Amino acid sequence: MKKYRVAVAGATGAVGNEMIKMLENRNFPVESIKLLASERSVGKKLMFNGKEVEVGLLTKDGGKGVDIALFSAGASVSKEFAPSFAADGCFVIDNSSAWRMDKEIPLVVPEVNPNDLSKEKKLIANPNCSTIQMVVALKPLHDAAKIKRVIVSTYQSVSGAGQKGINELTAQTKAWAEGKEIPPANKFQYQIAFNLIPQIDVFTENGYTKEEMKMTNETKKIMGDDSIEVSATCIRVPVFRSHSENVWIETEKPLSPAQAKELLSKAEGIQLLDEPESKKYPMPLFAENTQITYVGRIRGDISTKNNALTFWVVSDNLLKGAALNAVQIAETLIKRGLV
Ligand code: 25A
Ligand code: L14
Repeated sequence: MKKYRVAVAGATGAVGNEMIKMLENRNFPVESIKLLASERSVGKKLMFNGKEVEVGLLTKDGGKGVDIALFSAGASVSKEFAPSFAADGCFVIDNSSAWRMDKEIPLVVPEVNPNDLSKEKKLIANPNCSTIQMVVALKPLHDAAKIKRVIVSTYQSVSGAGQKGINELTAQTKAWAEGKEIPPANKFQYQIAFNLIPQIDVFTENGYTKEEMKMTNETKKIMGDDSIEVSATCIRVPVFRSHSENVWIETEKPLSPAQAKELLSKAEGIQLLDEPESKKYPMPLFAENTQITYVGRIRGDISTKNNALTFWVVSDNLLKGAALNAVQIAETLIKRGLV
């Protein structure tokens, strides 16, 4: 089997670390690996497949001699470095929001729109974490009954905000448990321990946050259907890993909860966990470190005669929401003979 020269940019971050583990875990055919980050991390040693690899500096010529680069160092870093990697002929799978809504750039969830990948489009965007797990669940329902409208509330873990987010919840919880003064908020707008914050990313003119508008815009692009209307409310919760979402959908054709369950139980990447009588439903605690999108609590909406269903979706935001989806895009490039 052909092997590939791989680079990870932002290798020392929360997502970068998971990217390295996913490449190992899924036996990605790696010929060589470059781990790149900012000056702060240069010289740091990370493990890959049992060997120590020294972290190098991310530079514009870093894509030379690389087949596939996975980027997760934020939008500004990606804007500065990803285009030169792609110009050197390297496929770049970028986890930031920098390129997602660019018309020329594919925004891909392999279970939903693998056909958007091509040989020519070297720069590929990995979608927003909350959007990925939602569209994995929406796709089979949309194919069967055409979704007209989605209303979603998210419960997003602190790891969405990277290593600094994880550190902040840890420090605040530890101080509380030790009876010490809780350290002030820094990464988040307010104390996140024992709290909920109804703001992720900045507010836009229409009153929605950028994170909420990502869910609206990216869903249309990934599903390839501009007619799907999405209203999202994104909430930060004091959970370390996995995002949870309550999703409400209205469909054009009737779709019973039983039909939805049948469709979701067969869908790629999904596990149906829906036996309320035996307390089986998805929860972030159990989704953590798994590569699955869990769906449960599927029921018909009793408040309307329209075709409407509501359900609960949970997935590990650092895996399917980021690192796993990026590696699956790379696997799809290989499967289709594009790289
Ligand atoms: O720019 P944006 O869009 O606002 O987003 C920036 C942040 O979003 C996170 C990521 O956090 C990033 O900091 N992020 C991006 N995509 C995400 C996603 N889909 C996402 N979070 C969740 N879901 P992170 O801390 O997890 O990862 C940061 C990684 O990016 C590298 N990096 C940053 N600037 C870089 C760069 N690499 C190259 N060139 C640059 N200019 C970063 O490397 C890390 O790999 P690092 O060396 O800067 O950080 C290594 C360690 O240092 C800690 N640290 C962070 N800030 C500080 C710090 N230590 C001391 N002082 C600090 N101020 C980090 O925790 C990390 O462990
Ligand atoms: O667009 O939870 O990938 O703060 C980066 C920040 C996803 C959410 C993105 C968070 C987001 C994330």
